[in-house]
Amino acid sequence: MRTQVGIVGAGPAGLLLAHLLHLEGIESVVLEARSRDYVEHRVRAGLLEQGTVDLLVETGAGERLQREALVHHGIYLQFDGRREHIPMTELTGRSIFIYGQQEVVKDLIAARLAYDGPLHFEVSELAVHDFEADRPRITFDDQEIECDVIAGCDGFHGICRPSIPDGVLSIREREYPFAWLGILAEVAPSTDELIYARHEHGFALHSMRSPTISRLYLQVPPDEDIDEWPDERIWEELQVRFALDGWTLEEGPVFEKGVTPMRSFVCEPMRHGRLFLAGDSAHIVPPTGAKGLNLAAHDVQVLAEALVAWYRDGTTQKLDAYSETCLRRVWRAQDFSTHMTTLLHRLSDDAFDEGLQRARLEYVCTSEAAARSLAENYVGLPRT
Ligand code: RFL
Ligand code: PHB
Repeated sequence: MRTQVGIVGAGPAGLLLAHLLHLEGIESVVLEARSRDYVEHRVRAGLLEQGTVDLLVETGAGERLQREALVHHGIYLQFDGRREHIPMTELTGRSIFIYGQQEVVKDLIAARLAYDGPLHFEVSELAVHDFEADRPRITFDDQEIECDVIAGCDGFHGICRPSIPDGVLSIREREYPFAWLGILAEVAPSTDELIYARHEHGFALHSMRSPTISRLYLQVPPDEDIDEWPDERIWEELQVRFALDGWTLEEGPVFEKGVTPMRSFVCEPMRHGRLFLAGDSAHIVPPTGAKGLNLAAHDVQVLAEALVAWYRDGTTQKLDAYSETCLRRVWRAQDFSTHMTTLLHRLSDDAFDEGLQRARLEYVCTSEAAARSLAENYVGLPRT
């Protein structure tokens, strides 16, 4: 078998890359380890930047998104018994959109299958070869694909990044002494927009998926055992952390729950020879800034444009600049995600840390300049 671009992973990065390339007449094959059902139901991101939504809509993959996404114009920050609104759209002219990652994945799979684009699920023993030379290959099961380039879109635990020889990549990382316990509950959201709450017990986030489904998160110790958290305990703790005079958090049946470790991770560069890493395979941000999926979409937009220039005119400038272009946005998002994380989580028992958090929260809620800075990062800076 032969193709132009071999894509490993059918998450948002791999599927969107295949879609963008198809629109430009570039062939690709997408190879995914999991089943279609699994990737279509994996619960992850919920918040999309305007730029990500615009990209999906402009490329014809955003029809259902336009109908079903919830459009938000701000967020609430809660601390010390107050709940303050940050009017993002008023401050930046841009909005944010609530639409589950698995819905994006379903839409992109449907788009791919509508034009019979090659997409293989449940491939096993996938390996990438010869990307330091001109004819890279991907092997899986008993098959082999020869390609011009390989896109490693296989997430943080994928095989593409570890296939790069030792000493090539520099890894920058930070682990946090906490995790997020997330639930999906069948209950109408108790809020019109997301609430990010700082509480002495730890951080809590009230998000949503639809007018009838709420998504809620609690800061918990790292490696927390989910069995320690029966539904009653989760609601009890959410009630404590979101408590506000005159407001009620409605409860409902929990139908999904899980614990996610928090980490920041960047590998530099995001390319070795003809292997290009994109999305979570190259970088992870803590979810407090809601940037991971949005960065993945930016990476593949940059990669698709660079591949188009290469195939059309034989120019390599954009491909050569791929890593640098993406890493500029990645590091901005790392800084913002670290800022949101340290602003809102219980970091330690240190009263000094707590004093700084209060001062920063107070500042962002009283200074338009501080609020604007938070808002422009949250809604997503313009793409370059
Ligand atoms: P993915 O989604 O991990 O997809 C990688 C795919 O590669 C497959 N794979 C392989 N395939 C073939 N062979 C192999 N050897 C393979 N190894 C792996 C995997 O099965 C998978 O299908 O990476 P991608 O495409 O880069 O997408 C990144 C996003 O998934 C991620 O950044 C976001 O979910 C992060 N994130 C959020 N991002 C946002 O922009 N906004 C949010 O609101 C937001 N909230 C979140 C989040 C992530 C969370 N968790 C669970 C980590 C909330 C949470 C709780
Ligand atoms: C979500 O809805 O899953 C979500 C929203 C905002 C975040 C993180 C996760 O910062």
